Amino acid sequence: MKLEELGFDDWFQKRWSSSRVHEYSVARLTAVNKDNYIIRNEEAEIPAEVTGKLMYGARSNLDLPAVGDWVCVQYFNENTLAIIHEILPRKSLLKRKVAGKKIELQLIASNIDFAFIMQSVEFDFNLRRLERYLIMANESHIKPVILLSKRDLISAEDLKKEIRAIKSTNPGYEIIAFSNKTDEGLEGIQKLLQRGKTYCLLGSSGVGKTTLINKLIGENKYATAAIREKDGRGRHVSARRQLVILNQGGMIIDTPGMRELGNVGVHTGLSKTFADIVSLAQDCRFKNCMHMDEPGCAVTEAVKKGKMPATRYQNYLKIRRESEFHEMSYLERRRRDKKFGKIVKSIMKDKKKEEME
Ligand SMILES: Nc1nc2c(ncn2[C@@H]2O[C@H](COP(=O)(O)OP(=O)(O)OP(=O)(O)O)[C@@H](O)[C@H]2O)c(=O)[nH]1
Ligand SMILES: [Mg+2]
Ligand SMILES: [Zn+2]
Repeated sequence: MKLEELGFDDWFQKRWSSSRVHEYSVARLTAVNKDNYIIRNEEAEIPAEVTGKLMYGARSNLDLPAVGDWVCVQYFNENTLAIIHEILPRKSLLKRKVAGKKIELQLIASNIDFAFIMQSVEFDFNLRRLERYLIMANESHIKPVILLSKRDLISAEDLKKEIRAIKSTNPGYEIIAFSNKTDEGLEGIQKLLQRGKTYCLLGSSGVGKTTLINKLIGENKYATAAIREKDGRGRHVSARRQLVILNQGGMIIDTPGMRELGNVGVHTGLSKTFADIVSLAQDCRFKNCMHMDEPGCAVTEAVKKGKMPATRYQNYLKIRRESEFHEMSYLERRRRDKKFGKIVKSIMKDKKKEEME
């Protein structure tokens, strides 16, 4: 398999050529395990570890490998072990705040072209959560596609309502409703898959991400699980992020379901996802209007007149507040950690812990 088929293009070639270490090879990182990494080159998948320099020189999680990264490696033991020396610059990166109170970033995947944001039509449909995922993808200029799963579980009429709800508030995105059970809509997804492009599946536990991957590869290779009857939710079956190479071309990254999606420092993502608010804001009386209770605010005016759904406006304010707060706390914590030299220790702890979320 050629590197181009794994997504290596001119953009990476340029970065690779200007990298200092030409005695090394280049490969793509396909999985992050508890104790090691897996990389893929032209021939095979190979277990890998990072150099001490990379590990201990890391200033935050951002400096450590993520699934999808292009890395500079050296092979040992007749190509059965690889050592990762460097990470090539990332074209895009999906990241969030780790679940819970802690302010730390978690890298979900890198060098993604399309984000498949999946919600189950039946237990999981939620516009406010959808907006969080859209922000995360838009922040890094990744093209979002909205996948509505388990289409077999609701009526055509209810499905139409959900699609209309998305389109009226978040227009312009491609939406595909499908079912892993009846195969309806799968063709639409297949058609989106292009050679050399990388897709990332995102969404709550139990919506059918892994089942979709099994469908696309045509075998039940990866574990899926029945949902709990009580609340219709999944049980966090997939424990790790991994990149799967599809026969028909393209690569798809499976991720474990997320309980919460905290956005941190998402300036671009917010204004792209809430372009309607940005556009209204041009008519606010004050240039630096925060759209809270300033006089002459065109945004709150639109909400009052019913031209902007109050729920959407409130979600915007909520995520903006959260994102700013998280960003400040994150920078503050980084400053303190640096002072006390605690960074490496906290990264190692996070890496172990994040597998559990
Ligand atoms: N009715 C119906 N059930 C589905 C469909 N797709 C998946 N399921 C079922 O939903 C359950 C959860 O599917 P998974 O693929 O494990 O979900 P997941 O999104 O990978 O979940 P995590 O790995 O926990 O994030 C399984 O029992 C699947 O058989 C579908 O289109 N329709
Ligand atoms: Mg799964
Ligand atoms: Zn305003």
